[in-house]
Amino acid sequence: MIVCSSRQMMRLLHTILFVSVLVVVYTEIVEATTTGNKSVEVTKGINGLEKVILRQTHGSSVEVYLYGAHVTSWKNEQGEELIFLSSKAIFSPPKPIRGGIPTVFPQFSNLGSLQSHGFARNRFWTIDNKPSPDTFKVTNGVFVDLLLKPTEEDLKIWPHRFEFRMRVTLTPGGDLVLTSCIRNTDDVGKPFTFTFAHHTYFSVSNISEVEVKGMAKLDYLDNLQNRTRFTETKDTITIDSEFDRIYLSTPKKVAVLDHGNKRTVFVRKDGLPDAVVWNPWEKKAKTIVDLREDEYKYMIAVEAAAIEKPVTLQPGEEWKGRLELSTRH
Ligand code: TA6
Repeated sequence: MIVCSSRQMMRLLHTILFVSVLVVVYTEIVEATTTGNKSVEVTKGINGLEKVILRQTHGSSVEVYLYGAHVTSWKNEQGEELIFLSSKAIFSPPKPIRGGIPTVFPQFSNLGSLQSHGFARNRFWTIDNKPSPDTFKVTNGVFVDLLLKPTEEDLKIWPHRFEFRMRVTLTPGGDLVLTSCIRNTDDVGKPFTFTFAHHTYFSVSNISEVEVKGMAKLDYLDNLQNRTRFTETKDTITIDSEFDRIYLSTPKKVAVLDHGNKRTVFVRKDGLPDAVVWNPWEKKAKTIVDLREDEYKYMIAVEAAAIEKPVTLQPGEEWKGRLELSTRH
């Protein structure tokens, strides 16, 4: 049996205490360095296209391609995918990626002479490592800043100089936030006007299980009826056929309820007064080459947008828009 004096006992306790503190500190350091490094990862995605992966320590993640500043994945802490990406999506310019969150700028749909939904979604953006401090507020979460400027080719089809900065953020709570800042950098004094949308495709259990809340009694333009203006009579929207409407001046918060998954995604938006709700349904889906025929059942597009009142920027002026997607109330 080992007999030792109280002094020896105290020394032993101190050593044990010291070693355990050392272990805790060491674990913390390892934890910080590894996850720190992994929180923002620039890597190659499909067809070698560059993408950025944002991770939060609790398991949520976001993937965004520099091609189109296109979010293609947003997963919650359980690793469940919340964004729909077509199984036939084409990751090859100039084709826009089908699904995820295409960035629609400077023209929504065919509301102008440019290609449908403008050109931002099929251009290569760059990572903006030196964002000017006053562009975006202090951000809570891991983020990446993306930048788009017009090429000489773009200036031939849309003769306006601009800087479009988008901050893609994954908050500690797993929310996805897209903050946009568009600046007119034209040095010959020309203003420009644009329409805009975050064309978000949400992944759903089945479209028959989905309700969209927040559009009650609002006016909308029906894209299936030459954008004729109507007023919504239903409290919540359910979809059982092709659906393509631009809801005007919606509340800042709307919700996408999926009863099949027992999940609600809240769409909060600033500077984006309108919301487009779209599902191609069966017949139209068959005409979309990069969408599997049955996949219309597993998606709904609810798009925060600025369409009814196009935004005009004088030289030096800037516009800001913010989209926050959250599964928390
Ligand atoms: O946002 C709805 C919409 O304008 C629909 O009319 C439909 O065309 C959809 O966008 C998809 O457009 P895309 O050009 O990506 O095929």
